[in-house]
Amino acid sequence: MIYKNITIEVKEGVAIVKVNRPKALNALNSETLEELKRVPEELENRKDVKVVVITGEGDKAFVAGADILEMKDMDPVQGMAFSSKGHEALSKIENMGKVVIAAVNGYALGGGFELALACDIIYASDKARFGFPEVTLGIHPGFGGTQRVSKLVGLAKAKELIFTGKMITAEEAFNLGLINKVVPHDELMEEVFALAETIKGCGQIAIKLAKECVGKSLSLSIEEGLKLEAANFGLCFGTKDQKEGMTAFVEKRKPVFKGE
Ligand code: DAK
Repeated sequence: MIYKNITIEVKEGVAIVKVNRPKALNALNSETLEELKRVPEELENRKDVKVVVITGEGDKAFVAGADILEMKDMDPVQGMAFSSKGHEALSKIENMGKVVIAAVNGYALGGGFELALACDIIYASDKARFGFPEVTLGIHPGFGGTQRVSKLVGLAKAKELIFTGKMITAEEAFNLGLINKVVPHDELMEEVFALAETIKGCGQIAIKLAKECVGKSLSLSIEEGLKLEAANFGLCFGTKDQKEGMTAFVEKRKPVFKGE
């Protein structure tokens, strides 16, 4: 597929997706959101892609938010359409059947923070900054931030972040439990590839099924969640990967999973 504001490079089973509008600090305009929506559709069924990494082009920003220049003159109907486009793109990323890692290489603000939160795991450079500056612009987070953050950090911290618009460091985001790891800026991609390598060596169908269970755990009752877990656990036993994983354990060798 041809993209204007996104690049995709596939290397040894890892797709590196870069938001590529460095002059606007990779801000998300409608066109980019439309392209971001197509990325999971393209990568979902590619056998040669096991893990997806999302990052930003350049040295300064992951994504500095939704595009303010584009939003400036929107009316309510256009605002809602824009927000829906964002929800659709981020939901597709969140619900991909592959692990998606956000490699946050700089500013992750507003819609950029929300994009990172739609990923499964967030690794950040020690130079990264996170925040929801929307209220300083007279709007509020619109790509799921008001819903996802409180589930991660509780209402008090979510309200403080959203009502003040203040930026926090990667270290602070880590301490709040919003991100998985902070690494020296120059080692970010190396650390992300090491993480991807570990994930790549595991059973990909099991990961996909587990991702569904964990993803739905916040919205299902415990009874519903356990039913889903039991069903997906059962499905693992219909895969060649389960046979291979357990046979390899018994034979004291490394398993070779084929994602079948
Ligand atoms: N949109 C468009 N352009 C942006 C941008 C953005 N979000 N962020 C930066 N840029 C552009 C700047 O305008 C500048 O362009 P030129 O002037 O060079 O043409 C270029 O990127 C470099 O930025 P700066 O010169 O400002 O760089 P600094 O290092 O001085 O500052 C900064 C970096 C990240 C602190 C600063 O650029 C900044 O504060 N940027 C804005 C960050 C922000 O407020 N992000 C949140 C955007 S609002 C909703 C749907 C969606 C959303 C909400 C509601 N519904 C419809 C309900 C989501 C909203 C957002 O994400």
